[in-house]
Amino acid sequence: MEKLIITAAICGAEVTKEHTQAIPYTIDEIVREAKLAYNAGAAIIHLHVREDDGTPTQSKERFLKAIEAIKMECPDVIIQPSTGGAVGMTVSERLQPTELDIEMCTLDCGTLNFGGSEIFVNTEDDIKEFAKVIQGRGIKPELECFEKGHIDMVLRLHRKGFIKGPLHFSFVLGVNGGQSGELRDFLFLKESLPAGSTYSVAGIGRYEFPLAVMSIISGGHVRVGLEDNIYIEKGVLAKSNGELVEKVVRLAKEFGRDIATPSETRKILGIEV
Ligand code: KMH
Ligand code: ZN
Repeated sequence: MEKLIITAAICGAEVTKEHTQAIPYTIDEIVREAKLAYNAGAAIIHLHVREDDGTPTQSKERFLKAIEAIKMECPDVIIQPSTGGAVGMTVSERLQPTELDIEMCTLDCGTLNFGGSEIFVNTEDDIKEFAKVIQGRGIKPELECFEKGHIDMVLRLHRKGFIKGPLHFSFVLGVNGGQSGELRDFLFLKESLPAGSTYSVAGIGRYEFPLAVMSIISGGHVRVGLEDNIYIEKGVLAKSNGELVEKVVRLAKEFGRDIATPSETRKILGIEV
């Protein structure tokens, strides 16, 4: 099997210090968490940025500061800014990090309820606009699918030329309003992909490690991190993103999957350097 790409979603937009003190807000905290994840084996850092008080932002300047600071400590890591941002942000606000010199970013492929009264809006026209900008700037999109309809959207936009292959999917499962992360959900999504696609799996909350194992044994890739799950085991808070990545590395070793370096990851995903 191909080597395993580990992505660390170190920060997110929703988790706060009330949930866990380990969640990074400041640039120094973001660098600390990125470095711990990278040293543990993460090849990709999925990046959101926050103001020092924790408020989510898509500010290009804030992203630039964070990216430059991470690159000082982890020079070859792949940084994947979010274009999802936080619920309620506009398309143009969310697109800001694509103006930077980046290799990858996320592309969210459909609308869904997002817990409580929140709706994460990604209309078909929004997705076309994101795809056009991302493709136009030569950035590799990670296609975030929160349920099967989002995969169907990708396949339709791929046929129409809005999204170029090879397609790299991320199944984000277990959001309160999206598809859950049981084995049947995973198999249904994985078996819906066209040949030649790659996929990574991000399980929210208790789904994080079971889905990691499913992906490890079936040839997929894995995303973990405090954005998605704050527990290292039931009832025990993770000390850091590094601790979550270390657990995936241990699981991968048990099942005989080697871990991809950033340069191996670029080759697997077809990212030009
Ligand atoms: N924060 C969520 C509303 C992404 O990074 O592309 C969206 C999100 C997806 O996290
Ligand atoms: Zn995200």
